[in-house]
Amino acid sequence: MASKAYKAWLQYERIEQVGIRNAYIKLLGNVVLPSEISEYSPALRELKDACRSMLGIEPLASERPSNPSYTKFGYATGSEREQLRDEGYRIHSVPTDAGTCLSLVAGGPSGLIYGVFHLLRLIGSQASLSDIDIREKPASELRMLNQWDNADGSIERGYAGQSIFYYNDQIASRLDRVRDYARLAASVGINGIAINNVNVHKAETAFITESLLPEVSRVADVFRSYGIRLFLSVNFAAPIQVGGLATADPLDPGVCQWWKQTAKTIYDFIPDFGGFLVKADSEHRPGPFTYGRDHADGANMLADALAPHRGIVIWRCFVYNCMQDWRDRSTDRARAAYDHFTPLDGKFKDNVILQIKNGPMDFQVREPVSPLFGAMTRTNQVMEFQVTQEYTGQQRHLCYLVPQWKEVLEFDTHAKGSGSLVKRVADGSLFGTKHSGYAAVSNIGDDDNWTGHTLAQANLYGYGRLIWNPDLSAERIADEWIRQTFGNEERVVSVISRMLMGSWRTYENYTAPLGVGWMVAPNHHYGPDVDGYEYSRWGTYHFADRDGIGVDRTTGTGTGYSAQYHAPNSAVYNDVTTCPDELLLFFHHVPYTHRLHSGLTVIQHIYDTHFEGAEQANGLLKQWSELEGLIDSARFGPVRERLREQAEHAKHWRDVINTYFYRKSGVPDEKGRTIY
Ligand code: GCW
Repeated sequence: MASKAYKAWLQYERIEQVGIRNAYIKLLGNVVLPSEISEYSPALRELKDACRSMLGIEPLASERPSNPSYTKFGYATGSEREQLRDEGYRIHSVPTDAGTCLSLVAGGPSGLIYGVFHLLRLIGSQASLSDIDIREKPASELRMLNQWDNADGSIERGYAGQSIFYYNDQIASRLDRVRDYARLAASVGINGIAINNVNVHKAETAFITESLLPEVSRVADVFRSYGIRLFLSVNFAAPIQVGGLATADPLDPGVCQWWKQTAKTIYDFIPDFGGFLVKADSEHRPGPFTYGRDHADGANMLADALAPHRGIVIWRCFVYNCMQDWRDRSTDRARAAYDHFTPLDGKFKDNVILQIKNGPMDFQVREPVSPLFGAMTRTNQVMEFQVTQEYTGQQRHLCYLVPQWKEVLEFDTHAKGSGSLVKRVADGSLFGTKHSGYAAVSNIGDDDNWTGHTLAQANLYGYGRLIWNPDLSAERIADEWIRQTFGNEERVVSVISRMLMGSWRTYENYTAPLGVGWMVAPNHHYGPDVDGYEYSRWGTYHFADRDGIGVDRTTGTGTGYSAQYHAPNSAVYNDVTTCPDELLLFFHHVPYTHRLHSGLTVIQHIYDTHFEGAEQANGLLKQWSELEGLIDSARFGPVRERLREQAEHAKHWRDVINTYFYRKSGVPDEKGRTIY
């Protein structure tokens, strides 16, 4: 029997209130199916499993209604079909002579799955089905997960155990767990997955060869049944490494031919294969630069190979110099993606999509939005988030990231005047690009609860829900997740909701201040080390000295990064008097005594937020502890352990950061608190 932690938000708890249960039983006891929908379709299977568990009944599937009230599945036709497209659905209650018909009409099989999960969400939160008319379709086309899983079973930046996909350089022989992952993903609308790390090592380079494709296609089969297309991360040097060629030059006819043949072979095994995800010329990965070619040459060559099969190339923009000399003040990593890619706008084939991290650096707790959003008007682009908490507490700390993503999506790029929000770039509507959407690095592994920290499940859930509908609020998503995961007890809902909603700010408070980022221990990135990256090659500096701190990215005296934004953002960021406090040190180098809009000096802000943040972390532990007895002990205990660790670790962060800046600046805390 699956544990509650394993079931995540698909608990399907029995509904105890007889009146409510009976009302659902009345509607769901009989499901009417047209002949083109099989009783064995995943949508119906899910509904049946859930009804068994929540209502204690097995719905009877039939071609005609056998009860006065019933549920009816169908596919839309005509204008409704056009409106819903493949992935949309309508759930609608219609009175019949003697009862009610709950109709679920979908654009296609994926829409049916999404519709069933929506219906089950309603039932899980005990919503009334008697007078509803819901129409939904996803806001954007591509809604992807990226697994950073390696064939040896390890996961790059994974904090929840080993891979569920691989073991010992092979694809797992049993895929039950992968199937459950596909269900979880489909339940929040995910429709694509790249199953191997963007850093493609030797074993995974061979995934695209005839000998391993039968294995890969088993995984594709599992995801396909849930409406999710499979993608592979590929090694740009594969023609050399597995093809026996002497070069991987994208303009070499032999190389083009090799990729064409490879694509054909892949589609023989996986007819609906999504395409390739590529990390090239980044962090020592091979790429077109080796041959003096640019990224359009590289991406377009792969695009040509995939085009006959309707596949796409997702090309990452995480390209920067990771061998920087820290003494070199002219290079700014934040500029890199924009500088590399904007000159190529309009040069990519229409089945190439650029994948852009949400910020210009690397998934820090606070960064400005990447200026690439809004800078390329003729290029398909998807936004990349990091659900795995690499820099945000590694799932040992609670950090609900939906509020952060929400801020990113609501950011106004001003690319076409005011109202040019990032979410409109990501859904393709702002520039009318052909492909669009989102990708995110997943946070799951083979831990029983999937995500290490049970509350980190909220980030996976939230990612899917938010990109399905970017207009949902972070609170609303939290509320949905809590109710499905822990039930509808109001105290539980309100306490966990408060915990989640404050947790990002809390994490920011006790870690790297005012947008400066980093200050983490090198390599593993857990815990404070203020100078850990200060004299290294990664381009991640804070420049703290005895007088001040921050990176001057202005146009006058700095790296000029601020000019990568459209007006008025460029001017707002460029001017120290208008730059928002939370990004001040990202854009400016200021004295410790510089006064923020909040009225505090920078140094006092650092002290205050760190004392406050550690308190707040302790508050998370206290709030959770109040819920003892209201949550099953198997989930309650381990979460409490993590929150204890977080509270302790937050104190460590507080003291390291405060002490460092006190010693650097010599400015005492106005409130005379203990600093070492
Ligand atoms: O965030 C950094 C990580 C690397 C990762 C890289 C990337 C997969 O520290 O582990 O490599 O980004 O996004 O490619």
